[in-house]
Amino acid sequence: MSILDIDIIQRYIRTCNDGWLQGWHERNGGNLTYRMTPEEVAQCSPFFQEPGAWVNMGVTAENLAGEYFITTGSGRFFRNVILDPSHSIGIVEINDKGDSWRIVWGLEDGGKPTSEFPSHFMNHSVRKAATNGAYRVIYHAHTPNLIAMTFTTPLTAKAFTKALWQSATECPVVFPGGVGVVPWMVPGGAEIALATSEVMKTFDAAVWAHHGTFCSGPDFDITFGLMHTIEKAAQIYNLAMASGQGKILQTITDDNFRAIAKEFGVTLNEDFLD
Ligand code: 2HA
Ligand code: ZN
Repeated sequence: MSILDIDIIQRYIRTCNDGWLQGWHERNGGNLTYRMTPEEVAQCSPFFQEPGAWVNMGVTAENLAGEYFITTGSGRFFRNVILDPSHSIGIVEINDKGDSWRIVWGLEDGGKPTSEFPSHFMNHSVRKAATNGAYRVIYHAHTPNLIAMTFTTPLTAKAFTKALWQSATECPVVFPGGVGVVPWMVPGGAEIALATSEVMKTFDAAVWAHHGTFCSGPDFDITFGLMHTIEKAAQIYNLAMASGQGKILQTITDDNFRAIAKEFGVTLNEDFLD
C-alpha cells in the first residue's frame, strides 16, 4: 500500500493527465488544487513526511485555516504527473491563521506548490464560502481557443458568456451563471489572486485575458467538464468566425436561451440576456 493507491490521489492524477492529453498543459503550464475532506486527510496522513517549514503566501483566508490541499508543483510538468507523482504533485497543510502553507507529502527534491497557489487559495476561499463548503476544486489551464478569443472579443463577462452560450446549445445548461473575465495581469502574485477571487464571487469560471481559464467545482468530473465545455465552445466560436470571416448568418437567440432554461430547469444570468 502506498499513498498513490488512495482513491483521491488516483483521481487527482487522472485529472492532471486528462488535461495533458487535451493539450492544455505545455511545459509547466496550468495548475490544479483540491481541498481534501477530513476523511481523505485521515487516509493519506500515515504517508505524510516530516512537515517542511511554514511559507507565508501574501494572502489570507481565515475560512481555509487548517485545511489540506493537493497541488501541482511550481515549475513541474503535468506531462510527468502520471509517471512521477511524488515529484510533480504534493499535499500542503494551511496554518491556523490561514496565511501560510507547509508541505506534508510529495513535491520531492525542493518542490513548491504551484506559482498560482495564491490565486487558487483565494478562489477556494470564495467558492467554499459561496457554496457552503461544497466546492473543492480549482483548475487553471492554458486553453488555446479561449485564449485566442481574448484577442477578438471584448473583455467583458457579457461578451464572453454570450459568445460561448451561442456556440453550443448545452453551454447555458452547463454554466447558466456565465463566465467572468479578468483583464491581462502579471500572473503568480497576490494582485491577480485578489482580482480573480473577486470574479469568482459570482462565477464558477474566469477567463484570464491572453493567458487561460480558471474553473471551480465540487469535484474533478464537474470542474474538468466545465473547462472542457468552455474550451470546446470557444473552438466552435473561433471556427465559425474564421470560416465565416466574422459574418454570422444565424445564432441561438435570447428567446431560445429562455426556452432551454425552462426545459432544463436552470436559472440563466439575466444580465446577459437582452
Ligand atoms: O504554472 O500556468 O499561470 C504555470 C502557469 C502560471
Ligand atoms: Zn497559467
